[in-house]
Order: sequence, then structure tokens, then C-alpha cells
Amino acid sequence: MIRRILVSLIAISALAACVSLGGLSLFTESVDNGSNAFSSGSVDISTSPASAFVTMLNMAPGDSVTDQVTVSNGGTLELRYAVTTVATNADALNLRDALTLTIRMLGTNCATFDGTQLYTGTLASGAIGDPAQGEDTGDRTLAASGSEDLCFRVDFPSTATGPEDADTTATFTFAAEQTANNP
Ligand SMILES: [Ca+2]
Repeated sequence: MIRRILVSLIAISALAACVSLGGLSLFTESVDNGSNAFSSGSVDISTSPASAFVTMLNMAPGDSVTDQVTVSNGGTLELRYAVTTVATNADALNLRDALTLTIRMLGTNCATFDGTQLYTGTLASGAIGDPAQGEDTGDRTLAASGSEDLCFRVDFPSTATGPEDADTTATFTFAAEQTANNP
């Protein structure tokens, strides 16, 4: 009888040990990894001077004018840009087609005009690259906060026979887009 009670007591104490195991306390720790921030970048192109960087009045055949423009990326993303031209023809004399535009990279300076040539043709069709989305032949790339200098030369060819007393005003559009995820 005593032996049986003893066995029962042992069994009960073993059970109690198991129960106390279930309530075992553990040291634990978790760590927060915060500040996982996201933001969208920006594409911000500008030109300096902002307008009228190359002008000449009363041109005669043989005249030319060359001036510099700085193209800047004020944004936080790399961009690519293209240039297109719209030249007015209010007097219908087509001076815009008689004038030749040549665009070069800066090179030594715009006076020596020895940088890589990016365009030569009529003023009316002046262009660098293609503003269509994506990378096209001739598109220019600017890193974030980067800039480059271009030289624009407008010639009234000495061989031109006219038009006289004609006017045109050109607007050069510098169109930029992100290069990221945009092949
Ligand atoms: Ca393009």
C-alpha cells in the first residue's frame, strides 16, 4: 500500500514538473528596423540664358552669329533630352529656311567652335535627338545636377540671294525625360 502511494506521489510530482516546464520563462527581444523611406525623384531641365541666347538683326549674306547656352539638370534623376525648333514665318518670306543652324558641343569655346557637331541644317529644322519617349540617336544625357554647354551658330550663307527684309524668331524646345526604367 505504501509502495503504491509512493508510486502515485512520484507520478504526481513528475506531472507537476511537466506543468512547470510549460510555464518556463524565456528571455526574448525584438528590434525595429525603421526609417525605410521612399520618395520619387524629379526631372528638371533648364537653359541659361533662359531665352534669346542667340540673336542677330539685319543680317546680310555671309553674316553669322554664335552663342553659348548651358543646359542644366536641376533634378534628382538622370535625364535625357532632345531639342526641337519652331521658327516663325509671319511674313511668309521663309527666312527660317534660308538661315543655317549648326549646333556643337562647347569644345575649346564657342568662338573656336570646335566641339563635336550635333546638328547642321536649316534653322527651321534644328534638332538634337528625338523627343519621342526612349533613347533615340542623338539624345543627350545629363546626370542629376549635371550640365553641359552647347554652341549654336546661325549663318546667313554668303550664297543666299534672299530673302531681304525678312524676319523669323526661333524657339528651341529642350524636352527631358527620366532615363531610369526608360530604355
Ligand atoms: Ca528620345
